[in-house]
Amino acid sequence: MRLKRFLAPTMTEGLRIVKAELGENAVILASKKVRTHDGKQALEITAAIDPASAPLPPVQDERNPFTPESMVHATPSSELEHLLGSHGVSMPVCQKIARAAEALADTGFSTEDALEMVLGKMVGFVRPAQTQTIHRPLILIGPTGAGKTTTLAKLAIERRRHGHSIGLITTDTYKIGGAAQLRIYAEALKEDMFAVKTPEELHAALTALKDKEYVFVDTAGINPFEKSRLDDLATLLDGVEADTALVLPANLNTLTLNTLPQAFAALRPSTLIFSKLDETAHLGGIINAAVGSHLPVCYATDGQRVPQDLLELDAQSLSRRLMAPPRHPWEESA
Ligand SMILES: Nc1nc2c(ncn2[C@@H]2O[C@H](COP(=O)(O)OP(=O)(O)O)[C@@H](O)[C@H]2O)c(=O)[nH]1
Ligand SMILES: [Mg+2]
Repeated sequence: MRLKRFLAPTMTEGLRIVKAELGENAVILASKKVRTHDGKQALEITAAIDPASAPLPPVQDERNPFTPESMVHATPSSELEHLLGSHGVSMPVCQKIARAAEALADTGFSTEDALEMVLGKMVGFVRPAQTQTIHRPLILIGPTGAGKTTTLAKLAIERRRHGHSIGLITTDTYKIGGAAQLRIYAEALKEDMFAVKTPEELHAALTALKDKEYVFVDTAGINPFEKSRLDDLATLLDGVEADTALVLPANLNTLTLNTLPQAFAALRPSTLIFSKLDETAHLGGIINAAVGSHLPVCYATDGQRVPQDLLELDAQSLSRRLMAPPRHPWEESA
């Protein structure tokens, strides 16, 4: 890892200098406003280049970079690498994060701040307002029991609390009680709920709800090993102008979790939501899945309570959580 600081009058000029000096693969780790010795305002930009590491390939083009072998950690070369490894972060990602964070820590940042900066570069965190555009429906997809319906209810109630109008649709007519679960929330919110089976019914429901600011579409859980179920959902959603969030349980084993963004790629998820953060002490799976898929992350859920157990995930909160070694209450002495 080569780390260098640059002074530039503007960010545009700074980026030009960084690229000229460190090449196209340089990453900006931090920038802050400073005064130069002659009293002028300037930007101090900290940039880094790791000659050994090529950028991670996009998930659509490459096989998943996380193999069982990548989970076997050689002797960790630092405390941070050891900590990340204990969370189940795969070895290549672990080394990449640890090296970048340590280089920053060497320049005076705390390890937690350095980790936050590096995570901020490697994972695309988005603010909630950017995850859902007004009048553009949000479809929640994911494996069975991931927490789609519960998360959808949390998001809808959150929007309603902020004074927005909402609309609710479910395509989950597969599981017994699937539609009934959302109907309970719809009744509590005094909203109609549309249960739809065909593309025509879905379009009709979306048209009926076109004046609502935030429309949420729940779907049946999909086992991606059953290709026909994936194809059926793709057909149902075909042509629908919407954003799609893939809900992934954070407590799945990390190798399985890593395969899911690719398994669901045909449904074109635009963002990841991690559920059940409260049911695991290991955060490696979510780091691996977010880094490997290149999909932005916004929300996580950490409990069954609706609507309370919803949190915004960002580099700071994730870094804070990662800095604590995984703990299991049942292993702690009384
Ligand atoms: N502990 C925990 N349980 C959750 C969370 N989100 C959902 N659940 C529970 O997981 C189960 C499945 O949730 P559901 O929303 O029906 O999943 P779906 O099949 O994807 O729609 C229910 O018992 C939920 O209460 C979470 O963040 N933490
Ligand atoms: Mg459901």
